[in-house]
Amino acid sequence: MDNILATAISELNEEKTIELVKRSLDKGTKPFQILKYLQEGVKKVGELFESGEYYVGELIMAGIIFNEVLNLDVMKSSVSSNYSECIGTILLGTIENDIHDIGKDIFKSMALVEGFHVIDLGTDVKKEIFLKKTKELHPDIVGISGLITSAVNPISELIQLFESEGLRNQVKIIIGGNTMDEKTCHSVGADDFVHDAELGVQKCVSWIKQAR
Ligand code: B12
Repeated sequence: MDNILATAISELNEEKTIELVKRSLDKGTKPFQILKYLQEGVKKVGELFESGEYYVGELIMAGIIFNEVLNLDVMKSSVSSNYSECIGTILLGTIENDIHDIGKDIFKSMALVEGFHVIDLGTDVKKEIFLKKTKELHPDIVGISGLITSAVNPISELIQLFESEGLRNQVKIIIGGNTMDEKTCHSVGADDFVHDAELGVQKCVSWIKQAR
């Protein structure tokens, strides 16, 4: 990996990761770029797990370090000072039965940096909650994360619920996570899918622009 911040998080070096984030922000590196480096490092952790070099403990540790960075005051203030007006609202959550949240949180941070208002429902979110919050909060976009194969059915059922409640035309729906592909996207009835948070944010921005 080229970047030292990505390497620090992939090596689970908490102190160095935090130090590098603070230093990079001081030097004027954009929060969006920092998130991209962190994403690169976390992806590497996933690969090391799959190749048997890392175990579950290491995965959990990577998640903890990542969240610590997001919760740094300096990171939070850089994210919020980056925009002056809200460009649109995204209702976001990881679908029921699924507790993976690192990718969802990366997307959330990048969307915040881009000027979206993001309502994060968390993980293992029941379809009924997505529906209730959509009715209450009228988001422009619903973002659904799903990393395990058994996330696909609940996503499909959720989108059917949106249809039957007459809400489907009022929101764009984007799904994210490595399980998602073109075929799944089509079969569940989402508007688009991504494996990459940055691309996801770009798609959301273009939907907002089209709607205006
Ligand atoms: C980390 C991890 C965990 C951690 C999760 C920690 C956390 N806080 O999230 C822990 C250890 C808890 C875990 C648990 C389990 N895991 Co797991 N896990 C992973 C792992 C290694 C990495 C996932 C990750 O964080 N990747 C890094 C992020 C940055 O990538 P990402 O999630 O794809 O997100 C990016 C994009 O997809 C996108 N994105 C993601 N969400 C969204 C949403 C929107 C709206 C948008 C626009 C974009 C977007 O943006 C992100 C950044 O670019 C993957 C393997 C892998 N390589 O993917 C397995 C993996 C997902 N896990 C798997 C499994 C099976 C499990 C368990 C069932 C294991 C078990 N037997 O108990 C449990 C799940 C329990 C449950 N009910 O959910 C399988 C799923 C297989 C499948 N097809 O069903 C995988 C693929 C591993 C494998 N090969 O077997 N896991």
